[in-house]
Amino acid sequence: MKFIHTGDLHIGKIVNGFSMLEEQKRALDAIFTLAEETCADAVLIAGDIYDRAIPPKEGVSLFDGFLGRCTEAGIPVLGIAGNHDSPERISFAEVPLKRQGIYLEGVLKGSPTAVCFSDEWGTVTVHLLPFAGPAGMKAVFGDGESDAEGFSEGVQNAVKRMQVSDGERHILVTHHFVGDGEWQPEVCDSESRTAVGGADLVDASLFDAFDYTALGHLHRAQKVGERPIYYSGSPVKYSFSEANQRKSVYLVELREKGNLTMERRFLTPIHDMRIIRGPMMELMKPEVYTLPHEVRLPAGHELRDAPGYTLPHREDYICAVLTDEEELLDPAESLRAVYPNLMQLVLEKNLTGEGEGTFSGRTRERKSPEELFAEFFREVTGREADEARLCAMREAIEWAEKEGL
Ligand SMILES: [Mn+2]
Repeated sequence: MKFIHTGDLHIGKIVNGFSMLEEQKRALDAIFTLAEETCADAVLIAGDIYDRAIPPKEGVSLFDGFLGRCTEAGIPVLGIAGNHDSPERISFAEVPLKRQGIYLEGVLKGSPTAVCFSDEWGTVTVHLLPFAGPAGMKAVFGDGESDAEGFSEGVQNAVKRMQVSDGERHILVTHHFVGDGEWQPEVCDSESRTAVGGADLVDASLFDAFDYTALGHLHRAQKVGERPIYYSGSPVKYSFSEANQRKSVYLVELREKGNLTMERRFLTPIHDMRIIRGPMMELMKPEVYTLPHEVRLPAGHELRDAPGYTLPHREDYICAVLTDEEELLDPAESLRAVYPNLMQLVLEKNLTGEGEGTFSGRTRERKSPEELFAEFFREVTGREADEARLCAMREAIEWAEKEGL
């Protein structure tokens, strides 16, 4: 069986005020073409199909078009809800869609949906486990008595309910933060963790029974530990912390049990996302912005975190880090004349020591809503917000994000 593993499409996502729909269409077109050309038996989407519970109508149409093309071409699509999706909306029309080879598992069920494929080596079963928090998993799998324990217990209970027979081949599609013992995966700024302090961590050992685990949630493509457990990563860059990544999908082939081959297939964006750094006058020079390949900024001004990174196009999504010490008059306006898709501007002199070396650091516009609230509370009352207030605010923020407000 051959399949494509992707996830974290976040259809409808807006990054720094720019809609990513065009990029998402490009990625979905490429995924469809790859599936067709390689005669893939299925496309697996490991959650976060949409960016929010109520996606924009253009996003729904985009995904609808993708499903339509796959159905026409006879390519099954198997997807699950991630933490950004609305379970019920993803599960819409589940029964009729199944008949067309479209399996979208939104709502967590007592016995998770299993889809069987067969090839010359027998049966391959794909188990679909949509995202749910500990309380949600407890409500479905637990006795409902004690506290809603952790993510790990929930996932463990879910896996126990799956018919994973020895000797046959099994694939799991799920959406969690998975580590392997002490080892934790690399994270990006565009992911939203579902619990504070690592309580959302699920251990890779729970997936021992599967021949391949297709994960979503983290936006960087990576393997988890020594087992065949992979994050495909998002097909599009969604934050500047991903500027140096190359986005891709996995093309996986499962032959007889134990024989797994896979390759990364890279996706080419319309606009790349990159960070440029230097004094403004340098960044505005034609000999800098027109340079097409493997070019560094003038001596002494490197792209931080990105040595030798290519500078392909001035229409890319740009984060400009200005190193000027003196005051600049509306630098964003000036830069946009050259870089029309300037997304973010960082004045390096305003960066404090904290978070130094990264662009997720402490500039005003990069503070989380929670930090902004704490700051606001301090300014208004002269006191620190207590834990109960912060907690109430966190819940309100989570709710608002989930509802797409
Ligand atoms: Mn995601």
